[in-house]
Amino acid sequence: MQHPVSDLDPFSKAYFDDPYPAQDRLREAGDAVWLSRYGVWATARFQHVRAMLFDWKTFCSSRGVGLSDFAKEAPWRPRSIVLEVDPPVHGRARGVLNRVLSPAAMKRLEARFAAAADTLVDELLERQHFDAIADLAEAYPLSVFPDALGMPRENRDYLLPYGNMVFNAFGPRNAFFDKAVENAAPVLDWLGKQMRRDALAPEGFGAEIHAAVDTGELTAEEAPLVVRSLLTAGVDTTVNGLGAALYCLARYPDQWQALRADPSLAKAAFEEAVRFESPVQTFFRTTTRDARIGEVEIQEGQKVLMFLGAANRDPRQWENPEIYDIRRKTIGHVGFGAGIHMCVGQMLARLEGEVVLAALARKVASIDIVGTPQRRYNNTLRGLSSLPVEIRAA
Ligand code: EJD
Repeated sequence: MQHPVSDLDPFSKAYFDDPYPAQDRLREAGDAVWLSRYGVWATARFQHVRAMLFDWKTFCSSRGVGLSDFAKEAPWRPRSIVLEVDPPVHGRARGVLNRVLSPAAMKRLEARFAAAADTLVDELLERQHFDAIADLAEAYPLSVFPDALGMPRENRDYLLPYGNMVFNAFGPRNAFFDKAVENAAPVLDWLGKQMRRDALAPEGFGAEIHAAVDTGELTAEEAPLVVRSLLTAGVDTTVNGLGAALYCLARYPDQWQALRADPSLAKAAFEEAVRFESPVQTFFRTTTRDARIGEVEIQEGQKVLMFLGAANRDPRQWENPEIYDIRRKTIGHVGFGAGIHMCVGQMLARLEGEVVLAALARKVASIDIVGTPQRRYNNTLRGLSSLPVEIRAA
């Protein structure tokens, strides 16, 4: 065997606690590495991750973007008709979501999202001591996203355990997955009902998706599944994106001061946090034919794990990648993916990130970590479950 082999478990507590040494080893071991524990290929280099994301004909999504190969095992839930499909099927739901989450749609939400961020930051300034994850990174998306979708007020926090389960399910059936399933079991019935047309307000992302049935773009069976995609991917992702930015700004006071001095850097500070922490750490593709990653030959029908987080810290691509620098040119990072599946909600995520960081930059003088940050263990998402902080008014 010519190719590099690693017995790394990239879905283990030890790895999640400090993934960077293992990511360096994988990146340096070769263009692609065989992960013997799972019988899958992996690449941690920016150039190859990016190339794979663009080459959907060779590295498909329709056999699932998790460890499980849909050609060998039935999907554990009805497959997503946007995430777990290839062209031409992919384009239908994607086209609808492109419109629902378009720049014009974001523009209409901007004032409301900014006002909600200002209000929340004012409340937190009254308290001074709070948990930057529960009380800000989770509270903010839960205060604006379900409204934008048109969901009722009750039980919107159920979206967190549901998302946590789905993102764990892209990895192996390990203890993190089992725990997430246990936590989410009570909310599954509720979630199934939230996807329906009659459960959603007459205005909002949900209603706009269902309206695509009237224009013939989606069938009545497909529309609830497209709503499910937003319910799944719209909260936990932005929670961890915001959490990443808050954790960075609390740890690196020079960057916090740079943001305070120029609140127009809020958008850049969020983007750099997405590169630096890569809230979405990994995703799989499956080869549709014999393929090549650099020097390494891969046969048809193989799962390949893309380390987005490692790619975003590849020293071949980034200068001092381990430094959080809000003035860096972050363009081209793969924290939102790339190619045809690149995050359809990225402008919504950036809007949430920008308005929260801008509100903090204008109103807050200091953010101090006053307790031990706790990691949230998830097979796909990287983030904290707790970040105790104290803030002081500007
Ligand atoms: C996702 C990485 C779905 C779905 C779509 C996208 C994600 C998850 C689920 C967000 C992946 O269609 O169910 S970041």
